[in-house]
Amino acid sequence: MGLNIIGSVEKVNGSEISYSDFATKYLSKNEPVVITGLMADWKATRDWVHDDGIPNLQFISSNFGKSKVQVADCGSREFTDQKRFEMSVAEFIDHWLNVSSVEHGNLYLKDWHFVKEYPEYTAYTTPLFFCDDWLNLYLDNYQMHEDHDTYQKRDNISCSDYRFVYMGAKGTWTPFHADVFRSYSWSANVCGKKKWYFLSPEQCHLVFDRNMKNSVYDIFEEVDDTIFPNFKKTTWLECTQDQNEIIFVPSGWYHQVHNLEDTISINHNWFNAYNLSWVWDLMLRDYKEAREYIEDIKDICDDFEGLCQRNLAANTGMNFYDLFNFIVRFSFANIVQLCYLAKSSVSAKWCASPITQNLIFNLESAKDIAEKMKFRCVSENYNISLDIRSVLEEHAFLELCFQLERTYAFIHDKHEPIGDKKTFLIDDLLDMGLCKLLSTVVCNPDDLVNLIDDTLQNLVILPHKV
Ligand SMILES: O=C(O)CCC(=O)C(=O)O
Repeated sequence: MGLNIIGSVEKVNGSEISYSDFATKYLSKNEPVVITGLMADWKATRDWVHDDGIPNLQFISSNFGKSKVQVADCGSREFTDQKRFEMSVAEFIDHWLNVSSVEHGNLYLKDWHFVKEYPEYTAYTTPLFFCDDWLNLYLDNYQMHEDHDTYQKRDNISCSDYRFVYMGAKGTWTPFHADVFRSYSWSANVCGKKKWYFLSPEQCHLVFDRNMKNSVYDIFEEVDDTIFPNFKKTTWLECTQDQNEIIFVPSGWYHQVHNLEDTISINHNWFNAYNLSWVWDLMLRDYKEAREYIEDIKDICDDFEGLCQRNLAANTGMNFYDLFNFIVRFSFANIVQLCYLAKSSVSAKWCASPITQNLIFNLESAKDIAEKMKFRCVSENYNISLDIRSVLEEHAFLELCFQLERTYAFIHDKHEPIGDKKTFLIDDLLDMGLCKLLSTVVCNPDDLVNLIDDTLQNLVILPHKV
């Protein structure tokens, strides 16, 4: 039985929609959309594609051939994903050019951290709509895991950022899944054509087995009704994404993707104030699962909670400590930014400016997550003790603040020169009488909630949504 397709994903011209329209219609409503007209001046679209739309594999091989990448064999399944192995880009391209698709079994290069490896090349610039990206902004300055020894290898290889290049011949595909952390993603076709099939989050329970443990792997294979009894009730959106089109994939939408032609795409995962709650909800669900899995050794385990958190990080890519650390530093950066705006403003109108409102919205969403975290773990589990004064001494934090400032100036079209990150230091905050704010120590979610409340009360009166 085929899929019950009930509609297709809307397409809009990127030059005809403002950031705030995009945020209201798609980020906030969590709806997919395809955006055209945003890739014309990318170096990737010039260098990586021949005039007839065929990928310029020779260019990629001779310039980036030495990179080691993950390649999926689309013909073989391993657990919930395709079997993967590592090879160089040159080897992958060699295969693609010299071996027929029947023989090479449809190899698909995935999750190539291209920007991390070749930052100087500037293959593309992230479109405005996707710039409010807390995940990659944070990872550009910090590691996700504080426990460097345990996670160093994993961090270096797979957690360095969530900006990827995908390359695959016609026929390669990605199995049915929802994205890491239930983040948003965007995917831009530098060349080629993809077919997407989407299932809305409201229907996701229908693709799981009776125990809600396993989901369907390939929506086009014969789905066994006795294992997945509700699959037949699902209704789908489809989308054909052409060259130079970018698709926005909202949080928690399961999808399966097929390359209809030889295709190269650029793909980011990210989250921000609009979808942070998705990240926490998934983490909590995964935490409960990790706990349940080892429940029977609880009584003989010295540090059962620690083991649950280590397993959670291994399965999900981050755990409660990582997320909390992230949220605390990110909140500090937003608070510093608010202080900076307050200091440099000449009238009370600064409170109503789009940038101020965006920062407040960010802090409100961080506070919402901290409120939820409060009930999930005893305070010592978070194992941190941070105050703005000492964090301001971290080079990485100053860089984070600076990048945050640049990001919101760009998103909200602020043309005045932005501050120099090196000049806004502890003395400025002291000058503003923010001594207490500076030295408030955050050890647990409660502290963060109080800090955010205090900041919003002291600096601005009425919070609004952006
Ligand atoms: O392009 C693909 O093959 C998969 C991309 C994807 O699943 C995603 O962006 O979430």
